[in-house]
Amino acid sequence: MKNQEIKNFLAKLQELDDFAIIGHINPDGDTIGSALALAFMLESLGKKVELWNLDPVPELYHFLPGVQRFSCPQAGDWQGKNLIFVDCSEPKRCGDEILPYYRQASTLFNIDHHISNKLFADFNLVVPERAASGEIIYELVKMSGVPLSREIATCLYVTIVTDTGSFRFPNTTASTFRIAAELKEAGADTETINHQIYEEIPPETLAVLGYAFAHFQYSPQRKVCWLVLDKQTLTRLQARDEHLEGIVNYAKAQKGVEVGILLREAEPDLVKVSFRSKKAVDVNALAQIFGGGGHQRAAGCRYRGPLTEAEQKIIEQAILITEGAGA
Ligand SMILES: [Mn+2]
Repeated sequence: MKNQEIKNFLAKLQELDDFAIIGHINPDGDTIGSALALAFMLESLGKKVELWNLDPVPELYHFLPGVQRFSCPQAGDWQGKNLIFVDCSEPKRCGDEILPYYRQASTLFNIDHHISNKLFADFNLVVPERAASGEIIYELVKMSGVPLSREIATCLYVTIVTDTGSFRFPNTTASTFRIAAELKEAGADTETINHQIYEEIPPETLAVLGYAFAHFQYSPQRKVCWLVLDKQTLTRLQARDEHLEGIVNYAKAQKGVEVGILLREAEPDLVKVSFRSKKAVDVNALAQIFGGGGHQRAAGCRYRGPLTEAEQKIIEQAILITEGAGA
């Protein structure tokens, strides 16, 4: 990421006012923490900022400062706003419901680290080498001269710790550690953050995990492991999307497995699919076959069709890529 690129992007933000920051649906620590940190930064620069998301913030992140400010935009809210997308490869990641409206905004900004990003905005700051969108927000904060407050540091630390799986995933770089160190010095309470995110697991998540361990399926060479969650099972386990966060990592994190996949029935004929890979397989490419995308080691797609058909087509393709060509 070139300094000049950040400078130009920041200059444009500084020129404007009346912002709305929007994150992706089924929000994670990166999209929420990035949006909050950016809001604090812009407000320190004297700007008016709203925080939008079509889905509620998962309980796991309710400890974050400012989190109660997220609201769901209504039809009349878009006109005249300067809209900043964070952690979204394309506008529909914020929900199909925004598609008729988002172009009513004055200026579109796009801050993201997905390699599949469609560069859809008037101003794009997309850096796939960064472990989290929060790392890009960090650079903006530094460049802006806004002090790294405890609130900003806390939100940014959450973006990094969640998107790197606590510094375990291969997206973790030396600069990830440097940024994290600086955030801790700036007052991010890493002990509390880790406790909130990893040691307050809701019972619904445990119920899904129990089901998962009993129902994982495997390819012939056991390099692909997947889990299918139909609507009926999810209802029985009382599990919402926020309770499924991280389940796919357990599919991947098994001896000999290269690719982990979670298929969950969101609605009849709509299947949400998450992909994770260790190192041999580019799951961004795999997800793109089905109209999705993300990162090389973590990606997703939405499959329109029955659950059994989604499973058959997607798993067939995953096995072909992972085991077919002598992998
Ligand atoms: Mn992210």
